[in-house]
Amino acid sequence: MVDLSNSLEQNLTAHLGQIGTGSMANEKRRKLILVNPVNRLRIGFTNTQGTHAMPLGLGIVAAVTPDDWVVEMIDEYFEEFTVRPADLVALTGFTPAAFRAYEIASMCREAGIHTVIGGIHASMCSEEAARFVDTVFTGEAEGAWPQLIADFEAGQIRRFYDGGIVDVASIAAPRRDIYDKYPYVYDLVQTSRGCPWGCEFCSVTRMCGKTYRERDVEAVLQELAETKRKLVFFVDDNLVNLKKGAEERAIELFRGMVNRKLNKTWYSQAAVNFADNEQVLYWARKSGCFMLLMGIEAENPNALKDVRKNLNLKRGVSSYDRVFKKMHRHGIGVLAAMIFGMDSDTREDLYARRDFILNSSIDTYQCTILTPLPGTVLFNRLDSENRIVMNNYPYDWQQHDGMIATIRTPNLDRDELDDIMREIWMKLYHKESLRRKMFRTLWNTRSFKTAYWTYATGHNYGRMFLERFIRRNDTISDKLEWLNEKRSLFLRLTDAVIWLFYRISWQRMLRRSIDR
Ligand code: B12
Ligand code: SF4
Repeated sequence: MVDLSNSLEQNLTAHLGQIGTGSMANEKRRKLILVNPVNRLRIGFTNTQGTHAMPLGLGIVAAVTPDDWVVEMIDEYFEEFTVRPADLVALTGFTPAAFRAYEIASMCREAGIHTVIGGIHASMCSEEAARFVDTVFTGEAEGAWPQLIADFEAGQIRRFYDGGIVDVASIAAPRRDIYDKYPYVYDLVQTSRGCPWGCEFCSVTRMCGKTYRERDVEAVLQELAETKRKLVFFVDDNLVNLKKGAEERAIELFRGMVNRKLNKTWYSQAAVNFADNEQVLYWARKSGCFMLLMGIEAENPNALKDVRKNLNLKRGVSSYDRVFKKMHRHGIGVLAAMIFGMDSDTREDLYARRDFILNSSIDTYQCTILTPLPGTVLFNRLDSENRIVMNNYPYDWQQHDGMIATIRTPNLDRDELDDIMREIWMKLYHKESLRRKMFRTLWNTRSFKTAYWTYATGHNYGRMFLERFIRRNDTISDKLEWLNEKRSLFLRLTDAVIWLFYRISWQRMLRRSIDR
């Protein structure tokens, strides 16, 4: 087992020596620094530019900040936060980054700067956050940030604010100029919020609400037209939801992108219903879609039942293949989100899931271990059953990213689950498996672009999931054929094809996107 005895206090003491001081008291315009903290236990997410996603929530905080404030954003994907003069430092953060957020807050507090934290983790663990941060903001920025700023200006800022879940008309477009200082590869755009499904492991229903809040298509198209990068990630949890009229709305959006000649290349997240309507698929591809992350989670109905993945249960696991084929006919690749370690999963079930992934026509995959994120039904259940093994919070939040076992299951203890997953990841993300998938994708979709993107995505995940096993100092080997292993004939023979792909597809796209 990994030794996780470090306490936050110990880590903070190490940092406090570096703190500078600063105040903007004499400046006329007040200064707000927004910070996107990054989990320091993992470098997989910071290792390649392709995984550096702009923090959309902070763009929205900036958008609802009064104009007479100077706003600057520090994204730790690109630079480490150091204390600098400011009136207010506001942090966001997913659960794995919460520990780092608290370190930053403590550094700022020590320097006399008022700190605020918002975002998903603070919303789920507000009492914990209040131990480390001056003000805790739960819910959506649009709902109460202007009030917080007004209170701060009046010298009456409170400990807690709740923005709640705002009306769809109040959803703000992010202030994108705050992203200009960093070379993000893609723009993030959100067309809707909320999901009624309530899968046991997911935070979205609680954080974003049970109803789909769909932004006006015209407003989204306008926002898209203003984005600078060619690549777009629509961060909706389900780009085509199950509400009446959702397919027509999607077609209107995609067709609008074509008619306005936005010329984007995009990917997004969806459920199996995305493939229900041929017109949706046709316009999606025509407007630049090349891949969709799909919540498949498991091929075994018992495992789906365990985590209340009711949509997939309703459709039946036998429908998966039909869905993949339909996507492929339109040249769209499937990035399957898969979960391992459900209550009913035995050792054999986990290997069966691996084999399903390898043998099905899934193009690429994100294979996480079931992880209890705070605020979810899963967290409450496993906590009450005393099954969360990594529970030295907030330090252990850094491990809650699906890439290490944090729980024991009825069939496997933590170490067994972790060992099996290591073996499974080694097979799934072996360069040879990824390359075989790539050729299959090329055959199924007849699209070089899709084949190369799904291949590159597999590589990124390989680096992330295997980081603990292939990390050397502060770099992660790009060669996903394993340590001391001889390169197979298959890899050597296909290297030339890959080189060609790289030259004509990925590199050109990256250059175009960054040069803008
Ligand atoms: C896009 C996305 C990503 C992107 C990251 C983009 C980025 N840089 O932010 C990528 C693909 C990299 C990613 C990765 C992961 N993700 Co993710 N991701 C999302 C997704 C789909 C959308 C996030 C988003 O942009 N939302 C839109 C913005 C506007 O919403 P927001 O950030 O919540 O901000 C609003 C409020 O929270 C608030 N707010 C936010 N920050 C602040 C700050 C202040 C000061 C204030 C006042 C308010 C405020 O106001 C904002 C506007 O209303 C969410 C699901 C969701 N619906 O939110 C999951 C989600 C955030 N991800 C999740 C997870 C688990 C992960 C991974 C661990 C998964 C994995 N193993 O791969 C990794 C971890 C990444 C890491 N670095 O550690 C979980 C997080 C749960 C948790 N407790 O942390 C979510 C909620 C999904 C889920 N199923 O539960 N993810
Ligand atoms: S996993 Fe997907 S379908 Fe399930 S609650 Fe979360 S967003 Fe909704």
